[in-house]
Amino acid sequence: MKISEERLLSDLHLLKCFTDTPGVGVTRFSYGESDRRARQFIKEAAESHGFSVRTDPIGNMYIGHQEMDGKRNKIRIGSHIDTVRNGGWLDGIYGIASGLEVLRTLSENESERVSEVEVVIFAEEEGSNFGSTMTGSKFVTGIYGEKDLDRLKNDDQISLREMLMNCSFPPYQEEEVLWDFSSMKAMLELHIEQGPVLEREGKSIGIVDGIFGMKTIEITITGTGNHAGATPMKYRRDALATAALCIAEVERVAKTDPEGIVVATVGKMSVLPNCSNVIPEKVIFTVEVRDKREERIRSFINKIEEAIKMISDQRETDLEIRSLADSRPFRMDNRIMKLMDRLASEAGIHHRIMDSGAVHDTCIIAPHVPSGMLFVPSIGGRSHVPFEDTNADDLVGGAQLLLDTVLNI
Ligand code: HGY
Ligand code: MN
Ligand code: MN
Ligand code: MN
Repeated sequence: MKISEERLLSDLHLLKCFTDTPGVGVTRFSYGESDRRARQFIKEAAESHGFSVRTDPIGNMYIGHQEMDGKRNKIRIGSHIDTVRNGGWLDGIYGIASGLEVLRTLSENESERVSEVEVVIFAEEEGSNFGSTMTGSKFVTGIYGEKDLDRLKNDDQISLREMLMNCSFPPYQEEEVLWDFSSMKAMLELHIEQGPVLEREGKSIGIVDGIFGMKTIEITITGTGNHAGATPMKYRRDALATAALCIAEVERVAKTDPEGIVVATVGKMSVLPNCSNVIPEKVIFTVEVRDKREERIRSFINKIEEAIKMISDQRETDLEIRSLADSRPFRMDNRIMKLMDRLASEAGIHHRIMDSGAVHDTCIIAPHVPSGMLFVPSIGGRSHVPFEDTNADDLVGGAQLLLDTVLNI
């Protein structure tokens, strides 16, 4: 049974047009206009093949066979269609387009498996709105609940609850959101690697073993805004100068970490009032830490919070630290990994087992149901940037292996 490579590639090239920043990568935040248009495209493509599409109160979208309800042994193929700002054309949506292609191919070949497979678009995986990654999957597993609808707010203080109402999604009811994992056999995700390993080793497929955990904290440093010319240096409480020392310390600790923590990143910062002739009053920035070992993440966060407190105290600025998001590291199911390994070998595909420094919704689902993830190479090892790309053969090969995995699981 073969997927249609033309259909898959054509869908991917059409879907990348749903962006707020044409010509500068793909920007498609959950609950925004580009997200709505991409969902509409996917819905029409699915319904034209007789599949039904429903959306839960959080905006997770489900595509499956009419007789899906009440089915036991569900295999869910999940990923996301939201992106970072000026991101790439494949991150997340490649797994959704491939899942749709698997459904269509099963249906065209009258495979009885078609009534067991459901494609799931998880909402707000990137956390671009609220700073909290994998939000949709955290709701279906009960990590998040009703209280988070008001807690999660974007930079304009619009809450998740308001965004959901604006999208006219169904009103929040816990039972409509929480998954019944007893009806599931497996969770699968196909994704671009977003790193350099597969390309460097000339491999076409990565079979994911451990997905890293992550923790994101938000740091607010408050000093005293003042005139940049009339205020002598010794009278200043410069919030940005303090933040710069803190950020340098985060990088120094990460680079000299004796056990080699994988990554610590300061990716988002706002400076107030952000004028060249005003001493910065307030700086808000995020620190995101990831590793395969949960205790390493915790001890690193403790270490840098200590350091930041010391720097801020020495410089007499005020400090507030708040946790934005976290997720535990988790390993994929051994039996699924072995099946993927066997199928890739039988297909003569150069592949390897590997970890994922990127987080994925499958990491949130994996503690509840056997889960597996496949990677395809990223050209130049780059992602979350307009340059993000994967060659067509690898895109097609990944989707074909996903179909073969579904048929043999
Ligand atoms: O940040 C990540 O790893 C994912 O792309 N949300
Ligand atoms: Mn991403
Ligand atoms: Mn992704
Ligand atoms: Mn993901």
